[in-house]
Amino acid sequence: MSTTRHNWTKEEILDIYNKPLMELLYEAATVHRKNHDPNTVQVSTLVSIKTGGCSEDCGYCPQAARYSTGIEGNDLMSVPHVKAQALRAKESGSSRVCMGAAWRNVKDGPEFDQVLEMVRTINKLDMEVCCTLGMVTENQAKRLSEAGLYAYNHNLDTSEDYYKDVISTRAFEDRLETINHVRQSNITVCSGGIIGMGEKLEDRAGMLVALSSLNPQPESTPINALVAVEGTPMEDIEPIEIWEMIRMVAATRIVMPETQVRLSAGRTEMSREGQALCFFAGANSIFAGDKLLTTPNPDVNEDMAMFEVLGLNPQKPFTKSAQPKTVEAEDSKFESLSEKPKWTRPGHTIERNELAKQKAKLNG
Ligand code: SAM
Ligand code: DTB
Ligand code: SF4
Repeated sequence: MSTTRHNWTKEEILDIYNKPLMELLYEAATVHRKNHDPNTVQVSTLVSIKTGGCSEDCGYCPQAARYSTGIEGNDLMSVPHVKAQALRAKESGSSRVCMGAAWRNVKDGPEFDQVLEMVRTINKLDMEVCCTLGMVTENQAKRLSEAGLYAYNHNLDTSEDYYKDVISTRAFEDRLETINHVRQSNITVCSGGIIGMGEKLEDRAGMLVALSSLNPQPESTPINALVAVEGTPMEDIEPIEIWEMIRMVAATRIVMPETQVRLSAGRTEMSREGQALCFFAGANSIFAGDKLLTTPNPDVNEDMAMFEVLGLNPQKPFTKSAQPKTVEAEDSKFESLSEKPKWTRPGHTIERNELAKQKAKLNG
């Protein structure tokens, strides 16, 4: 019987997070090896299938149209282009491809049909397929599932309290609703967040309360360190220390014993020794490839050399859940409902987001 708890309190999690480091590492590593092979790490590759020009105001994100970050945007990639990138990722040792789109939410229509075809194509390469496309309805989640989607990434990003200081164009509850829609299908849930956005330790603990109380807990949880991009409202925030990442990974591992914990954005700033401590503390997944979505990431050869030094092995695809079957478009049981769901748009003022927007206007 599973001993996973869904009633962790913020105080309990803060006590864990603030333990003397040696105690914390020992406890987290003990939970880790009870539930996972400590020498295996999943390697995923990100493909930005639609970059930039996003309508949202997420304070950390270089892809929001309203900030001037100088990234090169692109329309939705073609299926053969994405297939070629997936094959390259497979050859370099990745077992999962995560396709990201700078969308607020998925809209039924030809672009979504194209994404469904990408999912079918990559599932047939025997790789785990993940998508992160913004908010989805239950019908859209079911269509993705039918196409062979293995995982859907939708981050809570921070605590419910701090969320209001980061994003004004959607609400924390919208994120939970999408996760719930994904849960109504056979797709596994990938949800985590970002540390180093100026939040308090209470917010980190609050985010872990929200994630760990989901039942079932997410199968995968990315922990990102903020990549402070010039032009975004968070451009001047100082990077976190590696100890923060190690503590966050360890606390995540303890409250979510079975989840794959992903050491995500921010690895270019981390030494091998720092990353090794994160793996010891329970991280068992990384993004590989020299680019995340728009920002740099360590070169895959460097990562493979790190795996060699640490004696780590890349995880085989479908180790944790079986490969989904792909249903072809013509045999689909679900049709496009052309839904126009009413997602929340709180629209309150976030000072630093407004400043970044005005600065972008002045720069023209
Ligand atoms: N538009 C979709 C959405 O917001 O769900 C999917 C793409 S979005 C870029 C995926 C995730 O990337 C965000 O939820 C956030 O956690 C992470 N992210 C974006 N910009 C980041 C940054 N500068 N540093 C760290 N993580 C970041
Ligand atoms: C996640 O939690 N981190 C990845 C993935 N899910 C989509 C994205 C990180 C993006 C970092 C900023 C960028 O490269 O644009
Ligand atoms: Fe858009 Fe997603 Fe970036 Fe927010 S995080 S601005 S929704 S791409």
